[in-house]
Amino acid sequence: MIKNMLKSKLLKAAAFFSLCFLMPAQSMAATGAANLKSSDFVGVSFWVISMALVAATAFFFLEIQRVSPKWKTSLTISGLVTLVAATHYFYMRDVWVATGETPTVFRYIDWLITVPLLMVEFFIILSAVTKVPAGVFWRLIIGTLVMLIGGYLGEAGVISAMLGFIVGMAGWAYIIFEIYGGEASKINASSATPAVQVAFKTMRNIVLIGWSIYPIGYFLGYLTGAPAANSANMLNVVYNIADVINKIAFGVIIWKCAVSESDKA
Ligand SMILES: *C/C=C(C)/C=C/C=C(C)/C=C/C1=C(C)CCCC1(C)C
Repeated sequence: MIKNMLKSKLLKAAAFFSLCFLMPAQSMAATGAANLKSSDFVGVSFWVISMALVAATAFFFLEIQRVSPKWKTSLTISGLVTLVAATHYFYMRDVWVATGETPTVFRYIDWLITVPLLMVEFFIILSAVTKVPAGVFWRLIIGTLVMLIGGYLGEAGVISAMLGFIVGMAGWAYIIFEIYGGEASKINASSATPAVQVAFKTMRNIVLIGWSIYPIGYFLGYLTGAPAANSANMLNVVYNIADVINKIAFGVIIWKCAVSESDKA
């Protein structure tokens, strides 16, 4: 009893602490706030989404205390994904509002941390109910790295935008193969509980459909031959919308699975 009370106090303290950590990052980036114009819909989208990410972080961390122990890690990771993204959004919106330029470096640093964390979630929700070989984990990580490094080199102009697109698509295709036809999908079909199977299938649909928004953004941003300013608007607003689905909605799916599995026990 006392132990449980202490535990929930600790969790609340952890959630509070992480929000305190977000505040300075936010005010540091607030220099751009003065310049936000109501006509700058891309800038407004950066603002709205950074706040939604903060709220999602608080939610996931506070809900940790509600689920059974083996589900806590999944919710922690969901909260870390939105925490890392929120922090990067403060900086990205500042770059955008102040300069009107695409914050490519911050975007890819964010992805480099959050996308592997999302891949880890597949591994963890399966591991919560069955034994999963480490090879599954490494293949998902390798696919992720190929996808992101290809995309970055293309966006930064180190290689041609087209070549970066092709390399990025190849990495993504490899991930899709692993979760639809590879070992991860077989483990899910043969040994996961019904709630995990539902979560796994919804999560992989997000990786197929939700993630497809990013290459569409890349295409509209670099490969249509449209004027640079229009392309930058499209690129950033499309990436921003994609992040709401793939970071917040993805976390909510895991939360739902964790809650229903915990209530059952
Ligand atoms: C939270 C951020 C997420 C889930 C970001 C995901 C990013 C992608 C799925 C990016 C994919 C790309 C391609 C498939 C090809 C073109 C280059 C990329 C990197 C935009």
